[in-house]
Amino acid sequence: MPIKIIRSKADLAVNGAPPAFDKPLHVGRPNIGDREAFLQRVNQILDNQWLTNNGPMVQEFEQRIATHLGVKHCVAMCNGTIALEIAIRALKLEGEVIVPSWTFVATAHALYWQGITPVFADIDPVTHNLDPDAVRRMITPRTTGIIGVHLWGRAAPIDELQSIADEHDLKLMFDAAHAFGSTYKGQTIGRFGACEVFSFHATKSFNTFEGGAVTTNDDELAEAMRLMRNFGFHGYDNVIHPGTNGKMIEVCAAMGLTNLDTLDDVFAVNRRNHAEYAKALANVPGISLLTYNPAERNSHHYVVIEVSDDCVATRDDILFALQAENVLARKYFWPGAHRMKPYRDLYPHAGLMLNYTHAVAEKVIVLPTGMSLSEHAVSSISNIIAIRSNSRG
Ligand code: T4K
Repeated sequence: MPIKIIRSKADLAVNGAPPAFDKPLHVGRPNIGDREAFLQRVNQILDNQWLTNNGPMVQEFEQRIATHLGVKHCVAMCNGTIALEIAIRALKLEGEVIVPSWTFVATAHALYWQGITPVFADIDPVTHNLDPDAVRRMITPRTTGIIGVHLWGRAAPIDELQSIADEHDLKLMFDAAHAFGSTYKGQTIGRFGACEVFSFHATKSFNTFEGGAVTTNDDELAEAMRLMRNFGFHGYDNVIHPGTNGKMIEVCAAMGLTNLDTLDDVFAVNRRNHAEYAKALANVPGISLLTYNPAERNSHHYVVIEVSDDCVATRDDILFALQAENVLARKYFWPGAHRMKPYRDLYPHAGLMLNYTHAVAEKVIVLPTGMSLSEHAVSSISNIIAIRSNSRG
């Protein structure tokens, strides 16, 4: 609950008033399902004395996720980044792979860590997803693949990217870290491209503490990834593939199974919060809230606003004012992966091809949502934005 009413600039913490919230409000506050059900599962794990290595909880989790997403295989992993790396290896990507810079840096890191050069393509400034024309411009003889990212859970332009991949004989996979439960043209994300990679990190709408998965309809690819995530073991003592340790542990699967049961409640609260933000910010000059297509399913987990160039205050002024009130909003994914040191060193001039990425990176603020955020809090956060965005300095 907010602890003060903000009527004017003088009531803001940046101007010396006490903060609106006595405890920090986080963007990535985990959604936690039925504790009793989770603890029962943990007891079962302890009774089984089977803690990891493809245990019964992980197997049940994989089956339930595959059914939930309507896809043949779900290969559960220890986190989304390792899942990306294993998918990249299993697809035999090499040379250069085209990715957006406007994503969490793990998308680029997963490639780089596998000795592959991430080549950044620009985005559509409206959807924040890869622009297919920009992808075409970045193809070279060394390109072997494209990784589309379903940013904010809004599907990348899947059909267009698939056409480009087919035309140029490239592999296409998706970073679906934000898109658990999202749809594209009415079909659940998880089945597109050669494979799709999810993150079930604590900060995601659906979490397994840490965790991730690759989903695919390709039997051979699924088999290769299962081998790779367990050192390449095929039965005892027989290693038939180079591999790593990408296994999900039983307690993470238990968390996932528990959270899956209440996922609809999480989505409903997120939808409610998003609608409240939309109502409260509708007439605030210079502020626009990213919307979700009502014809598609989305977790509404990311509440993203853009501060336009003609807003009286800057994006950073507003962010600073929110943080002073204990609202720990973020500017994900500023400044863009290409401006982070490893990739800045690699491509000092990448920005020349990334105009929209730059523009979007300077505008965005991501606001708190999730099960722990009340409607009062949403209205108070919106009020802070409305008042701060209307004043200079
Ligand atoms: N691809 C994309 C597009 C991604 O967004 C991600 C991850 C990945 C790939 C890689 O998947 P993983 O390997 O992570 O499974 C966070 C998450 O760590 C990361 O998973 C996520 N994307 C990214 C968008 O956000 P940070 O560095 O911003 O996390 P941090 O520690 O600042 O936490 C965010 C907020 O959440 C803070 O306000 C604190 C709060 N929080 C965090 C945790 C862990 C809590 O309230 N409770 C918690 O338990 O990266």
